Amino acid sequence: MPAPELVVYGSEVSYFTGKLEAYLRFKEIPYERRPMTMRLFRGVVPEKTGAAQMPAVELPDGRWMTDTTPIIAWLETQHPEPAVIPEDPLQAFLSRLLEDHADEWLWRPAMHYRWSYADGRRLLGERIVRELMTDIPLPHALKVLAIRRRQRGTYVRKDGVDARTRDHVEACYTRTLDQLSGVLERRQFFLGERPTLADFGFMGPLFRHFALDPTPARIMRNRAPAVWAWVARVWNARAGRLHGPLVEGVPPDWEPILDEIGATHLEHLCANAEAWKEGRRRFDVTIQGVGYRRLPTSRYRVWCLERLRAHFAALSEPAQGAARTLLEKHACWEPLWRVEGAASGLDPQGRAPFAPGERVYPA
Ligand SMILES: N[C@@H](CCC(=O)N[C@@H](CS)C(=O)NCC(=O)O)C(=O)O
Repeated sequence: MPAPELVVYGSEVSYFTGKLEAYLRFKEIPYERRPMTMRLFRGVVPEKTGAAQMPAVELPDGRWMTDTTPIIAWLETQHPEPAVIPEDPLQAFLSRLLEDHADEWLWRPAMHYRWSYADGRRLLGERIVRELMTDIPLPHALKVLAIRRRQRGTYVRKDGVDARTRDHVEACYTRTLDQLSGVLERRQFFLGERPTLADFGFMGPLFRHFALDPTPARIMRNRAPAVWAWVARVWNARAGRLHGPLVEGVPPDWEPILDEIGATHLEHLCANAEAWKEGRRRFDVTIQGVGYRRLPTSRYRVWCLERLRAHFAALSEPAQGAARTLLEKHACWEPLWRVEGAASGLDPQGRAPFAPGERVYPA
């Protein structure tokens, strides 16, 4: 075994740790995962990265990184071959959009399935306490209770999941399964015979939440076996043995995903950016006819919108034209630009993943 190049502090049940690990394994970048104990989470990690979140990555030269999106982008500059960000600029831009959707929009259904159902809550409460809270000197049962309460309170109840929205939150998951089945029944990976950024993006919600937690995993096995198989395929993928080609252009089976992004994720990003601009801490938004109330405003997600715009702006003129046509077709163009003057102020020097991190919802 080569010496680990990176230490990844995280958890074996974490959305974003799973996303990063799937990428590192494919790229065959040696790393060691260590549990993000409470001591690290509350002290060392925020001190080194600016944000109490996982994964946090320590480099041999003593630098630390936070936030999987810029971490993967930076690692691509250090390990360019084989590139996971497609060379085709249109594929690259849309892959980034899919990654952002998987990171930010599918977070709510993932947390809902984990913490709203008793079987998930029991299992994951136990696992998190055993893995990460060993350094808290409290009785085990108390820690389990505390973590369940915290997660359900913060990421379900205070994140807009209630009797009015619950069916919609679940439908977002089952529709995602149908959309991804449309892709993965045809091809091994999102764009062909090897995984690219869109695969790693979707591994966040799909791997350590939907395919692991009892209720969504049961739904996945029954409804979307091709997605179930893909999760294992990405986890098993290694660049050294996967050299297959990618498709040309944006495959038609991505179109239902783009429709979904326009109707959900981008609407949410716009309402969030508007709220941030007006200095509101919470906001209401109607998504696909369903009213979400008192969602927490996220500065981080204003930055997500800024980054998508910056990626678009960096495209050549012909690529911008092609991207615009496709975005218009799927109702993604107008919301991408709707909100003006909402500046996150994050990472003004473009130093991420080495810039001070920002949690999605501040603690
Ligand atoms: N944008 C960040 C998000 C990281 C994130 O939110 N991680 C979750 C766990 S998967 C976390 O650390 N949550 C902290 C908490 O629940 O307090 C990334 O891509 O790394």
